[in-house]
Amino acid sequence: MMTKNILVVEKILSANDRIAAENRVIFDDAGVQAINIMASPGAGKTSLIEQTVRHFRQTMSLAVIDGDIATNLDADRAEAAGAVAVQINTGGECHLDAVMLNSALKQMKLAGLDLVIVENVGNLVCPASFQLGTHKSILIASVPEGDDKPYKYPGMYRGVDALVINKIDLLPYLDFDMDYFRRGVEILNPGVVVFPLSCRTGEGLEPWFEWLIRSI
Ligand SMILES: Nc1nc2c(ncn2[C@@H]2O[C@H](COP(=O)(O)OP(=O)(O)OP(=O)(O)O)[C@@H](O)[C@H]2O)c(=O)[nH]1
Ligand SMILES: [Mg+2]
Repeated sequence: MMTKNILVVEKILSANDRIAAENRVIFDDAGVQAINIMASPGAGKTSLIEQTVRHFRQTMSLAVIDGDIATNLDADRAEAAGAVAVQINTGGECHLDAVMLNSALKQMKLAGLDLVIVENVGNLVCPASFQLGTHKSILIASVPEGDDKPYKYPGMYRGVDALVINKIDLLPYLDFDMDYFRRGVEILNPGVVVFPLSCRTGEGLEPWFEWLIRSI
């Protein structure tokens, strides 16, 4: 019984990876770069997307694909910031998968876009298991979540290309030990580029924008 369950999970994941590879081809054929932003609920995914869209909207053509269990709230925010926005409601699933992204891509006009930003469902476990076919994965940690999160959710920290530490404006009010946090990150993802910033005050956003423009 146990063995059967494991095989089913493996099958689902490899089917997902096949569609993820198809998504990558769709992006590449359209000449558009894509990033997948993951984080716990409320870490600031949509806030960082709003700041990023506002910063680049004069120089780039951007689209945002927002994954949520319910509502269009985040897509509305991305659109108000200046992006073309598409909402995917997962109907209860705690992550986006490659099939969901594939159906969103088929409804979009990708030609002419420079960057697609995917906001994954707020979760520190499931999104790490599902490749989407994007070119880069970004994790946002926010300081109110606590400094132990890399140790408790290692899978999420291991595979990402960049780590944003959001809400640094709150550091004076919280007992967040930055050295302890960063030691945990370094064990899991040595040398990963890290951007401490505040979407509220704007502090630290510039290095994130510079990295993004260089990396896409
Ligand atoms: N103090 C402070 N608050 C922030 C910062 N960034 C975001 N917030 C607030 O944190 C809350 C959640 O931000 P969102 O951007 O909606 O977070 P999210 O990760 O998109 O949330 P979900 O999509 O629901 O998972 C909002 O009330 C934001 O105003 C920050 O840098 N500092
Ligand atoms: Mg959001």
